[in-house]
Amino acid sequence: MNTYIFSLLLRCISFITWITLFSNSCVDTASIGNEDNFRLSKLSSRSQTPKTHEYNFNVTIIYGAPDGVSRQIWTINEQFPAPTIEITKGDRVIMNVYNNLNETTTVHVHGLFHQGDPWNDGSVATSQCGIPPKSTFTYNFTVNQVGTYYYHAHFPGQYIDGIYGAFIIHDPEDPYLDEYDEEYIVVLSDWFHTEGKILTKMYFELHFVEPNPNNGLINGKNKYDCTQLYPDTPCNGGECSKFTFVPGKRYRLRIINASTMAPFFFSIDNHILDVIEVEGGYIEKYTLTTVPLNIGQRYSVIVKADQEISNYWMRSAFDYTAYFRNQTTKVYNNAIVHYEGADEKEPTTQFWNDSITSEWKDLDQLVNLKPYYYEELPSSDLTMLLSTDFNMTEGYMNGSMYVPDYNGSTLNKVYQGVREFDADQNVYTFTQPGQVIDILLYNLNNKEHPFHMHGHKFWVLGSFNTNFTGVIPSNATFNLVNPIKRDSVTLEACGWFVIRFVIDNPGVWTFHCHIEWHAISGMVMQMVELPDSITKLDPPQDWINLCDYSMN
Ligand SMILES: [Cu+2]
Repeated sequence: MNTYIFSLLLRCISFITWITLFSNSCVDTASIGNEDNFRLSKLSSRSQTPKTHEYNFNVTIIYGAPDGVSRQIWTINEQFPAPTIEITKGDRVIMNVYNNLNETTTVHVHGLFHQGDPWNDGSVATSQCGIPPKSTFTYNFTVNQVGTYYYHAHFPGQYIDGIYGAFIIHDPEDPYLDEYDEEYIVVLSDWFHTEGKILTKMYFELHFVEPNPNNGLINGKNKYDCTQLYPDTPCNGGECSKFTFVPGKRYRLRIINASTMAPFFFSIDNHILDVIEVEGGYIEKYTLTTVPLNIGQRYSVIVKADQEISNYWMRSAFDYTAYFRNQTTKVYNNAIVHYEGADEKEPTTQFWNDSITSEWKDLDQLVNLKPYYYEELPSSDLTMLLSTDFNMTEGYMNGSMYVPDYNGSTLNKVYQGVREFDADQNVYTFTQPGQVIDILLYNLNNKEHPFHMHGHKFWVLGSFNTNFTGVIPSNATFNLVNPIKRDSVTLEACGWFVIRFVIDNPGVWTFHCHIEWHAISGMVMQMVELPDSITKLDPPQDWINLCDYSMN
């Protein structure tokens, strides 16, 4: 695009942002980044009786200023980020979701399998019809997984504006339970001053590139330099989240990247991090200073409050090769680690030397991350060769753009006996229980894509930043001995990866890029897994009834 048109479009965006902000004369009442929402109760005992946790969620729009810049935020219970769900393995969750929006919505817990209850996955058009405006739907399920997860709206575009929160499952058998004293959640996200609907409209109608975030947040808060905005724009400069450390204590931080666009480099000045969990799976302690997290990825780290009593920056740095290249003021995405007993001054600490790397990559899951428990890797029965591509506002899986069918869902259709789907549904059907599938996904596009699979974790066998030419190169090395398992992995620019998983979970599961604008553009496929077993499971009538609204 020539520079003149580019700068014209930038001006246009700034102007629309200004109009959006200036026209906002409402009062900010959203509860933002309340510290209590991110402080967890560490398990006090290894023996737990299963409990039921019932949550009443009101999905509603309200004014708030996460970084000091006032705007409408899409929230659950007027809280941003959304209320933390904190349970223990074996517990039941009842989520009564009242939809106070003027459009349908759904709630998806990122990383849960929903074995035996696939209608609880919360993916619109895939596992359910949307929850109609001004009505309630109840998700009700037992959780037999452990670890760090999050939940978010799974209706296109809605979580850009704030519908996301942590979902934490304590584990009575946690092998590291005695190695930390306290737990905090750290939710990283990118943030826009323009609402998602406007950004998405501009993205499609002007054939513009994906929007650059205006800021990044840690637990829903950050500062912003108000002088970057048009004069008189409502902006109070914001404040940073604060994590209070008691000297000598050990903290487990459960870090979640809930972004829509941006990967982050996470670090705390002067503090070493021991990674112990990758997306619900324990690993042997891996010590480092900086953890890269792409969208949808989660890690737990143990950090010791073993430094001088003072204040330190916690950092969630953007990849500056991709973001804010043209901006004179860099955006710093920081929180404060405050040692009890220290003054309240801002930290003056410095980045670790290696904190900014020149190129974004997943934490080295192939060599350095080793599962805590050994698991035999089954051999593969079938390798699926899939490509993905992206062009302006068109996303492809194997050459086909996914188009959601909001009048039904693929899971509803399976119950109605449908087994053949239109080409634009990007459906792949698996009918053999226990079959071991390798997906070799190769990227025809020169951007990285963080891929997430619903209903499963997969072993990551190999990830490469070279072109895939149709045959596996003879010098490609794979990790076939106790590789790690996860549910979110980066497909490198013009690169490829191989992941392995077992067909053992009846349901309809998406496999998609987690950059929101890429998913909306069609970079999504649906896996119909064991359809004959699906129909033996009894879905609740309320779930079936949701489609009555969509059909009208
Ligand atoms: Cu993508």
